[in-house]
Amino acid sequence: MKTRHILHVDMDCFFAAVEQRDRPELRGKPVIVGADPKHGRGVVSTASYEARRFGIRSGIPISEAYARCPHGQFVRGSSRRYTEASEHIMRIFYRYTPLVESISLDEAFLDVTGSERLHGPAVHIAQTIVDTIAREVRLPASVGVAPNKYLAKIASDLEKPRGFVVVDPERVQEFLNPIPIGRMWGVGPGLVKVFQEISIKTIGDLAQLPLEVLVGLVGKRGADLWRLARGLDDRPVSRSDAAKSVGHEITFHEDVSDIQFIKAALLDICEAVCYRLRQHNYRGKVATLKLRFADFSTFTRACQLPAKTHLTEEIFPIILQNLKRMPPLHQPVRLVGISMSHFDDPDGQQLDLWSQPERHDKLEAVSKAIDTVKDRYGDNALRRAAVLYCTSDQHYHYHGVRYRRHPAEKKKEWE
Ligand code: TTP
Ligand code: MG
Repeated sequence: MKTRHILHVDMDCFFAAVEQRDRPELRGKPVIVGADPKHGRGVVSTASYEARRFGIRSGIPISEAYARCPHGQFVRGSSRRYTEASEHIMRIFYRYTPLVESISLDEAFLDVTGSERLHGPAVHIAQTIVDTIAREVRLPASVGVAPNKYLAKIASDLEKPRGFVVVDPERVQEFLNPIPIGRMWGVGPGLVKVFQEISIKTIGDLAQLPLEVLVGLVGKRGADLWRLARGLDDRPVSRSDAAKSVGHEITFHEDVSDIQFIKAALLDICEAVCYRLRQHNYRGKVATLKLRFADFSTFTRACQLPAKTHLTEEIFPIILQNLKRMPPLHQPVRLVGISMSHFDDPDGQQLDLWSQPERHDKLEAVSKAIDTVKDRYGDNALRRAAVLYCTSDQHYHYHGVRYRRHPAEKKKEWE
């Protein structure tokens, strides 16, 4: 597999840094954001690095924080300003890649592998992002640059605040060996204790244990730990803005009983959905058909495809199968809809899952050509011959412009 370039960006003492930014008198001082210490209840949300010297951490009781640092600046906080700062930071990330997975207000993974041609090497992108955040949002951030999410996350945390740690893909084990096991994903204080009892303190110590011993010690999780101890992690950065499904539906101006007409309308919708999938570079694994009858009774039928696709020619036959599995059309149809989902199924774009891979390849090329025309002249510029059936004079006269997409239903395209 090609080496990926993943960034993990995590803001330093985020809430406290926003307070220090907005109230200069707090700069350089121990700032504790959280509950009111006078009332003695509640916890610390976060503390500036000056306050951390007194042992103050997120989650400890505010009364304890006050006892440790009575001269600290205790601040209640403002979620609006934190959200604003967070949104600004996220917008900066999107300038460099669409593959942004935000984990919380102040933390995100970015896959910049595909951005390097445009924006330069990952390390350069990371530096630019940190500089841009400092300039535009006026807040400090730490970043880890690594070949996967797990290593990037460890790296960003290693030299906080204002940390900038790059993990060389050739020297992953060297990087991991001295790190305490408590920093590994899924290793809490309980596990740290278990390992300490057998003198395992660092990831390097852990990497010495054979898989069976590790599984014997901690059960099924042992297999994950075995991989993490070697820096192995192939989880993708999953886009936070990713749609779960892409779909489209239309309500006929008059209810329709003509099955040929319904099929032709479905083909048109199918092509609209596929065009949208291709525009956003999504491929779906599950195709769902929805029918609503004149009495408003509504049915859906879903079916898996052999592999993920965004091609009308592969999806439409499945839609027709779904149509056969619907209750008999005893009454006219009011609404039809199609959606595609399961974009994240890990079959990649495996060609061998299609019975005719050459045909799949050819269809990809044809669709690309069609899309070029649509991009330029609008998505009505090219339509399939079968769809013309819908727009023939007879139907036009009978149903008017009935199956043109209803503006009010546009919002349903993204569910
Ligand atoms: P973190 O990134 O965990 O912490 P941080 O940014 O304050 O400090 P660090 O430099 O170590 O990254 O969390 C981000 C924000 O989320 C933090 O500023 C406050 C809030 N938060 C809570 O409100 N409660 C909590 O228990 C934690 C951990 C965070
Ligand atoms: Mg943080």
